[in-house]
Amino acid sequence: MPDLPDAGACYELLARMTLIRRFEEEAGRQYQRARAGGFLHLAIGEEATIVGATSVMREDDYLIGTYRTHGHAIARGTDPERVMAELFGRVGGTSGGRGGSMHIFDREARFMGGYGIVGGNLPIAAGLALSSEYKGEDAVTVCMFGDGASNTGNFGETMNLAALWQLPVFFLVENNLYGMGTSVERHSAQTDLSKKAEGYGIPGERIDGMDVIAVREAVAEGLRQAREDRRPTLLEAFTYRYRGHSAADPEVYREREEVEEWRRKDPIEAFARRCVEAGVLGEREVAEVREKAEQRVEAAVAAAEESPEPALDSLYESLYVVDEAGGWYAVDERSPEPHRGEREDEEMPDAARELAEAGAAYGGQPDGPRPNPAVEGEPVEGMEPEVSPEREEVDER
Ligand SMILES: Cc1ncc(C[n+]2csc(CCOP(=O)(O)OP(=O)(O)O)c2C)c(N)n1
Ligand SMILES: [Mg+2]
Repeated sequence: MPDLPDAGACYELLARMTLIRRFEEEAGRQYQRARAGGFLHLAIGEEATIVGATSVMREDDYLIGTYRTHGHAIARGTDPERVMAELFGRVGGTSGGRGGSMHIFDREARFMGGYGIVGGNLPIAAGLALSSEYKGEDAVTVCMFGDGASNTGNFGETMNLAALWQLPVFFLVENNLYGMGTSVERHSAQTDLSKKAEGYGIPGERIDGMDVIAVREAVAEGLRQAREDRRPTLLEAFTYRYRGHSAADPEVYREREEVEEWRRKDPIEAFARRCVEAGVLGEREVAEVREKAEQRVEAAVAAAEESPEPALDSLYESLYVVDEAGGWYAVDERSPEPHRGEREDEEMPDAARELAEAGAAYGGQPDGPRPNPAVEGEPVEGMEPEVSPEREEVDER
């Protein structure tokens, strides 16, 4: 078992994990009272992975996560008040109340979201790392995602480019054993997720994600390799969510005993006990941490309640629209000059325009010989729709 860091660091780790736990318990309660809207995915049980990882990141490093990221944002330094206000849909929220639980975002804290598309954050992480590389910064991007996300096409594509371009990125799989109601054994042919990127040239390692110190040390090494050697690595942290996938989950896919077994390994309780037994923290400090977390969460709820709802006339702010000219622009960033994509119609080369127009014309023709999109109107040899005799038989049945 790795050694404990000094008392100050232990206090901070315990305080962050406790705050996140209390915050999420309260978020769940507020959701049931219909104060928090939209969807709600809680990471209760996963605090050691979140806090261990973020505790060794530098201020200028980027973090990108999934839709289960209240704790990630708070651990990165976003005020709990702003996260709670976001859940409540209020202007004081991290996205002005427009994103909700799944879209927490804080550019100042370099917490880059908050994504509802499983695996969708992986290529964005590679993009963030590429931008750091391009700008000559030595920031590292930490990309956290679920076991289920490791099955997406985005995973393979991102690993390939990260290794090929030697990007300063670090991948951390939060393996909580399930993708919604499907266990890892049922969703992944390779159940050792740390091996899943080896073929792309990204080595992996497995660790106990319930041990905040183990996570901290493994992530510190991963960050070092990404920063100094430009060598992306993949860490698989075993963890567990005590609550359902989202607020609406009957949990028919797992036994109550399994949840109880993991609760007995609770990362916060285990760490507090270890610190006290080692004489690094006293019982009084552990109680103080709990008390402070309680007060901070109460303050977060009060601030969220006080924060107003967005004004009705702000309804069209921060929206991207497609206008009649076929381009797009952000309503609130509108300025007199042309915007990217807006002059698409005029800028489009003639050949591309002809193809597009012919394609559109073809789209409106239900039957008959197909026109060649490149030579408007003329049928193309071999492209007439054919109906085979077998097919006709099938159709008749
Ligand atoms: C591309 C895509 N496919 C499916 C979904 C529906 N979906 C939402 S969460 C989820 C499970 C993802 O599991 P995992 O990656 O293990 O993350 P966890 O929820 O366990 O944190 C699925 C399939 C989605 N949001 N996006
Ligand atoms: Mg999962």
